[in-house]
Amino acid sequence: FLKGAPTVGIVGCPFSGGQGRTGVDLAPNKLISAGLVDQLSALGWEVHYNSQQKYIDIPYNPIPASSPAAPSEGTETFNGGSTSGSGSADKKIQRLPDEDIGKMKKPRLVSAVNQKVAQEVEEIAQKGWLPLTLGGDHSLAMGTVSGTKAKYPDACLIWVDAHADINTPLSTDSGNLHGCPVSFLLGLEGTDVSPFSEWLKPCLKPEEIVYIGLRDVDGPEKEILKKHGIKAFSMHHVDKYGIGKVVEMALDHVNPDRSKPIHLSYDVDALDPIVAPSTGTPVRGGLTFREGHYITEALAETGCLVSVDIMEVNPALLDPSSVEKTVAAGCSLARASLGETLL
Ligand code: Z70
Ligand code: MN
Ligand code: MN
Ligand code: MN
Repeated sequence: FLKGAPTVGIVGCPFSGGQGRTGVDLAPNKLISAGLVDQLSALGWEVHYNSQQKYIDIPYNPIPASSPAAPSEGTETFNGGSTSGSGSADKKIQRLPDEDIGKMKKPRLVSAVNQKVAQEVEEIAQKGWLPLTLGGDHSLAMGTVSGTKAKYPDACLIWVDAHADINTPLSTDSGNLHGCPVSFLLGLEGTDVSPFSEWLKPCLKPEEIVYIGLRDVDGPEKEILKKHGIKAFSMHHVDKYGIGKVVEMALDHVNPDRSKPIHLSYDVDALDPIVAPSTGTPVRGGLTFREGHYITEALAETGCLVSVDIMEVNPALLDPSSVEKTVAAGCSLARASLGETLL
């Protein structure tokens, strides 16, 4: 599906507004600092990465309300830059309040960021390049999958995660939108809501998605999965069949002839916390290092991968050795997805 020499466009998304903890926005810079660009070049990819400060012109406060660093209520002037080396860090931006809509937290910010991400991912895909999105929290998949689907309408989605992220604005208990991206992509009840409905069109059918790695699924999410007949391989299935068979069955479900483009959305919390400890919601009993990498290797082998997300690395959590492990896992998952061969 990709055109010409293999080219990857890295989309760094320093964004944490889909959940309540800061730090996940530091991941793109950490993954790049760990050498990801050179690592992918060494695999034979032409790598494009635009490191400019992003989302600073979005007029909502990006700091989670629960954070001690969050300014108080109301319209704020917020110092928009934090990581860029020069100039723009001093730019003052008017920040508008981003009140909850129903149960949804930071809906305007999450929507505006994802609209940009969708455009950026689509632009890269339209060139025949592979977008590699570095989150940021998993709400960003609203944008990444929308962008992929705009270029490849028949793309299927493989969602590797401890969580199903299929709560709707009606079913969510936490109100965190990183628990909801799949319901928006499917257009489930309650997702046809402003501001998302102004740009996010349902683009995914229930039979086009398959999950691997689930082990922390909310009650209402289980109902949704059942109601829509959505295929999911939990850790129970990984134990029962082995990861090789699970990936084969997952592909047989969404891509029986191995002829459709594949979008891989990988939440590092699918991995066991021993392998990837620095993530916002670790859940014990996850994929081993090898199981987690096998999935990416097997998908690379199909030649159908057209878009990859590496999400939910949080370099602000736990000790330096945990952070290093998790960042290294993020980089190696990206390399394996892009065809790093073991032999
Ligand atoms: C829960 C919710 C979630 C990631 C936690 C958790 C969702 N189902 N996703 N961590 N990555 O809040 O909706
Ligand atoms: Mn997730
Ligand atoms: Mn998760
Ligand atoms: Mn959870």
